[in-house]
Amino acid sequence: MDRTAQRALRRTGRTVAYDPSSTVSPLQVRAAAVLEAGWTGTSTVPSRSLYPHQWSWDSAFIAIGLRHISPLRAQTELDTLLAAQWADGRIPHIVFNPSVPLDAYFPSPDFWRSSTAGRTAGAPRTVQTSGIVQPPVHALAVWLVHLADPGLSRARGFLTRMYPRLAAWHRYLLHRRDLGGGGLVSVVHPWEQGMDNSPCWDRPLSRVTPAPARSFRRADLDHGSPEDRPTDLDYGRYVRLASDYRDRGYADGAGEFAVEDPAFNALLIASEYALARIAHELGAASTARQARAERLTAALVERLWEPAAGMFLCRDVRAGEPIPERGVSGLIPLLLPSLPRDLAATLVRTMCGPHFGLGGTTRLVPSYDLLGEAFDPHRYWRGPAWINTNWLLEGGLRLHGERGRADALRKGILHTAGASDFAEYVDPYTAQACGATGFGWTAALTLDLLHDRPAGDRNGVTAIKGGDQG
Ligand code: 9WN
Repeated sequence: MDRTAQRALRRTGRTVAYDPSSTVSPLQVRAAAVLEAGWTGTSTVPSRSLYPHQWSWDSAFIAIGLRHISPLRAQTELDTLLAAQWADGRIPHIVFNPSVPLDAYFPSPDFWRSSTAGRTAGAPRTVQTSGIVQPPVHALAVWLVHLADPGLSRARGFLTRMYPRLAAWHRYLLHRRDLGGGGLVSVVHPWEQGMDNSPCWDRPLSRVTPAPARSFRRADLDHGSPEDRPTDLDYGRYVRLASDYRDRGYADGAGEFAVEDPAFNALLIASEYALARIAHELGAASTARQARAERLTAALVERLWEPAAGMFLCRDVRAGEPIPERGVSGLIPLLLPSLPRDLAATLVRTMCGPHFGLGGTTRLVPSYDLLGEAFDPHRYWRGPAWINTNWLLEGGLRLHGERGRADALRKGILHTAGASDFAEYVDPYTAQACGATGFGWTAALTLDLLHDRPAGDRNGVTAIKGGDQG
């Protein structure tokens, strides 16, 4: 066992200190060391080289793992992120660290200009952020962090502080982002959905005129392999969408790109259940939230379920049609407790069939259809496997009674995380490491999977279902 890692775990360990006779495994020690290395004092970077600031959904996943070694630090992670919330309720996808040089990441604060361009939308004055959002995993993370040490959470007023912010965040999404008018939330940029370069975006993106290549300088190519990263043409389109949004003062409704995505909406529903649990814990009314989560599940099924594909598909709101591409996002609603049984069974069949290969040709669920024309086992979100999506699916399998498959997937995730040095993503066939190593959520979700919890409650999905709502 690596001594630096042992020291790192000792330093971080509020509840788990290294003890040679304890059940703490070498993998836990290594994972804790990754989170220690990424800790800035107030939050955790996804990767020191590629992503040197705080990212929204990364921080939620990181807090979920961090709670097992330091509930206090997990609370601080979420406190820092939510302190950068805009007055209109949005939680920005990046909170910039002012001590990191501007050219370390693009688009940098001088591109987003949050405190000026975002003034009408209520961007904070003292911290620089981006103006787009990422998937709403936050209420789920807050609830799980609370459960890790309810005494500490109550003593510090953690839920009391978080609840109004989370409620405002969900309000923003449900009121300002229902661009299709059917009750679901739309993303207005591929970066918002988190699976940036998925082939699901190709069709709606093809309508966007790219910003000229000379008008910006990519920083990602200094760290990642260019052949695995998005093309310059796609990057030009990302930049155009973001600068148009900025130039409209980050006002919602008029952009060229609007997509209803199954994973984004499923995570909102899971978080709405979590918010109901938080409200109940605080003695506030929670039945309306539980009912809303169920209504949203029905809307998700009605608008995005595609029987012929055996899964959910994205919907291009501007074109008014489904996007005929199978992305892993369309399997993620498996984490929903109220998903009709037959749909859950179909999703499991699809996940284990020729398009995703789980338990057959692939070790982990790939980000995109193995048989799809755009499939590439190494290119960003166009085929490789990510640990966060596999962690969500592992929980979904367990929730729907697929214990054998969930155990096998858990084993696959843990083996891959350790063998790849906590890679950002891997080849789904060979598990070869790609992107950054020592990646934040890979380490955090490894810690979460290593932590013992009752069967059926792997990622806290049953912890949000509950039957005792007030
Ligand atoms: C843009 C930080 C983020 C993740 C995303 C992932 C990647 C950024 C990029 O890195 O996106 O937000 O520069 O490619 O796709 O899911 O949150 O880890």
